[in-house]
Parts: sequence; structure tokens; C-alpha cells
Amino acid sequence: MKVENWEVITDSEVQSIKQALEYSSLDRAAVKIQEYFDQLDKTKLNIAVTGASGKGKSTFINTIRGLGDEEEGSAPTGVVETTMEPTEYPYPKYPNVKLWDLPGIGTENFRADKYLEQVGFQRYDFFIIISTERFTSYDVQLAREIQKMGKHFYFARSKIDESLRAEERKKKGNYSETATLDLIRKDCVTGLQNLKVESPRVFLISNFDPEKYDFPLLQEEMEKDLPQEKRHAFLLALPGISHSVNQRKKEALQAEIWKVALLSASVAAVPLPGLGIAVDVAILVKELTKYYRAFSLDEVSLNRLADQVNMPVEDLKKVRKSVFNKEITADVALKMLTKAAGGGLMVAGHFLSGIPVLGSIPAGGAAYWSTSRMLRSCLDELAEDARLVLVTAFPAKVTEV
Ligand SMILES: Nc1nc2c(ncn2[C@@H]2O[C@H](COP(=O)(O)OP(=O)(O)OP(=O)(O)O)[C@@H](O)[C@H]2O)c(=O)[nH]1
Ligand SMILES: [Mg+2]
Repeated sequence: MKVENWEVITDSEVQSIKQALEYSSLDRAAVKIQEYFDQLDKTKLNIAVTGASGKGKSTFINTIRGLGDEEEGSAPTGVVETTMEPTEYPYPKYPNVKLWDLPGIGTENFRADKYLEQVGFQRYDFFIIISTERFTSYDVQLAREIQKMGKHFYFARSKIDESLRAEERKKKGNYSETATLDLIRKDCVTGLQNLKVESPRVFLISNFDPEKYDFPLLQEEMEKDLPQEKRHAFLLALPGISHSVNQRKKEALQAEIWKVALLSASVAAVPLPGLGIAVDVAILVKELTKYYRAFSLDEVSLNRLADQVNMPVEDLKKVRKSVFNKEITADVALKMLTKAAGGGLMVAGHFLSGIPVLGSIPAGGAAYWSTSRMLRSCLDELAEDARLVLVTAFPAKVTEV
């Protein structure tokens, strides 16, 4: 069977759907897709945050989850006593993705291997080692040991806002933020090289300004280093407080559309009177709800953002345009589907074009094309709402991409 553009598909789960489509039946492909989505829902990700006491571990955990320090479910910060046990902090809307606040390192008799055993290192997908000023020999011992265990780590140098402020006070008219950041980075790197770390990489972050300095880059690197299904889970969990994160979320969700459409059009499809197509609308509603949540357009997320930027939540709500901001129901989804169904069958360049198996969906694949088109336009709409909310919340701070 000749299929256009299959070569764009590389990952193994898609390969198995492809094989089912080529050599078996649509039903078999649908089962594979369903298995894939179930797997995605169950994907667990555990991120360990470690470093010496008082360096900003707990604050980092709150910030990367989009929570304020005083909010319910946030990690206690600024306390004198260090946590002695690893404590888990799930993402509020994605509880399978967890940050772990580990006990502070570097007390007397510190042994990196013992420490990692005590905190149950196998559990974590990767480690973030946080420090301020310079990294110590304890940080480096830990990094080495983590590497030996075959896991990734990242050095994050926190409280960069404080360092910049101090430098600005000192230099007065002569101050340059870029030059100061360069200097701090060099200093951290040299310090690590002196401790025999080869080509170290350090992310300069402020837990109070997650959209600035290297915080976005750190998130992006962590994301890139993860295997595909974990990357997806991590990306969707990230708070939607930056345009670039939202853009990556949109791309990740876009890449799933053909699977959702194929599933909806083939699994126990219910005929829709007047449209001449049969789909499973519940699958579409679930997917639209996923978009909505991923873009933090829900009530809880908007209230949280309004609190963070000190703005009435109504000001954020009123900029949203999508019909889904009122409710995501089968009725609304059907309305959108009706709109999309009028658009003809073929989407040029789509890799499923020409798959004979689409012909086995009632009405020759019309359901598949309509649902793809509908999901695509809803995704665009919600991503645009997310952009408008961000521009309103951070008029000067957030740079457009
Ligand atoms: N200016 C600034 N202060 C920060 C930053 N991160 C954390 N802090 C402050 O530093 C103090 C310690 O932060 P925590 O997050 O409690 O540090 P920790 O590493 O969890 O400390 P322990 O739990 O005691 O090991 C708090 O008062 C935070 O508000 C940052 O990026 N910039
Ligand atoms: Mg702490």
C-alpha cells in the first residue's frame, strides 16, 4: 500500500499504528491508538530537586508548578529546618507529574551514594541541583553519583535576581545586566571546572521570575531530554505562563489530532443525523477539555494567575473569545463539528491522505476529515485565548514569539 509522507513518522508507537493500518484493519489501529492514549494518561514523571539548605529548592518547586508560596498544596519555604524526608508535590492538574523536595545536602559526613540510596534515587527521572553563588564539592559529588546511576542532572543557580540587584547597586550607572549574567555564568562554570566537572552547564534562574533568565531554557532542556511520552506529560503540566511553552503545547497537541480523529471516527461511532458522518463525540469532548486545561484557561488557573499579577480575574476572563469558555459539552462540540463538516474531504499534504482504510469509515473518511479540521480550529482558538490572557496579565513582561 502506498502511503504519503509516512517517513515523517518516526516514533515507535506511531509505527505500530501504521503497521496496523497497513497490514491489519482500522479496528486494530483504533485499539493501538486507544492503548497509546491510556498509556499517556498513566505516564508518571518524578523530578527530584536537591541542593544545600536554603538555596531555594522549595520555592523552585512551587514556581515550576505555577503556585505561590502561600497557596494550598505549595511546599513550605523560608523555614529554618530542612526537610529530612523526600516530600512529593504533584502538579495540581496533572498529579502523575511530581516534583520531589529532597533533604538538603552537604551536612557533615555527607556521602553522595548514601544520600541517593536514602532518597530512593531509582524513583526519579532526573535531578535538579540548586545552588546560589558557587556550586560546592557536595553538589559535584552528587552530580557524579547521579551520572553513575545513569540519570540526568541539571545545575541551577538560583536567586539571580538578588545578585543582579546587588551588582546594580554597586555599579550604579555602569551596570549591565547581560555583562553581569555572563560574569556569574563564567564564575559558576569555572568553579565547577575546578572541581573537575567537564563542560559544565549552569542555568541561571530566579524563582520569582520564571519567564526570565534561564528558567524557560531549563524547562525546555528538561523537556528535550525526556523520552517522548514523558515529554508530553511534562510539557502539558507546565504552567502556561509563557508564550513559548504555550506554543510547544499547541504543537504537541496538534501532533495528536490525527490519532484522536481516527479514534473518534472508528470506535463505536455514533451516526450524526444531518451530517452524514458517524463519530464518538465523547472522545472529542475529552480532547477539547484537555486543550482547555493545558492552556490554563480554567477557573482555578485564571484565579491563580489573577492573584499572581494582582488583577481582577474578570479582566482576564473577558479577553477570551472561544465558545468553550462557557462550557465544553457534546452540544458545543457538535456545533463546531457541523461547522467543520462543510469543508470538503481532503487536507493537502496530510500523511493519511490516500490510506484506503479511511474508506472503511462510513462516508469515506468524511468523519475523519471533519473531526481533524474541527479539532485543529478549536486548538487554534484556545491557543489564541491563552495568548490573549497572557498579554493581558503581563503586558510589558512577556515577549511575544
Ligand atoms: N530573591 C530570591 N529569593 C529566593 C529565590 N528562591 C528562593 N528564595 C528565598 O530563599 C529562601 C529559602 O528558600 P527555600 O525555597 O525555602 O529554600 P530551600 O532550599 O527549600 O531550603 P530548605 O528547605 O531549608 O533546605 C526563602 O526566603 C525564599 O523566598 C530566588 O530565586 N530569588
Ligand atoms: Mg525547603
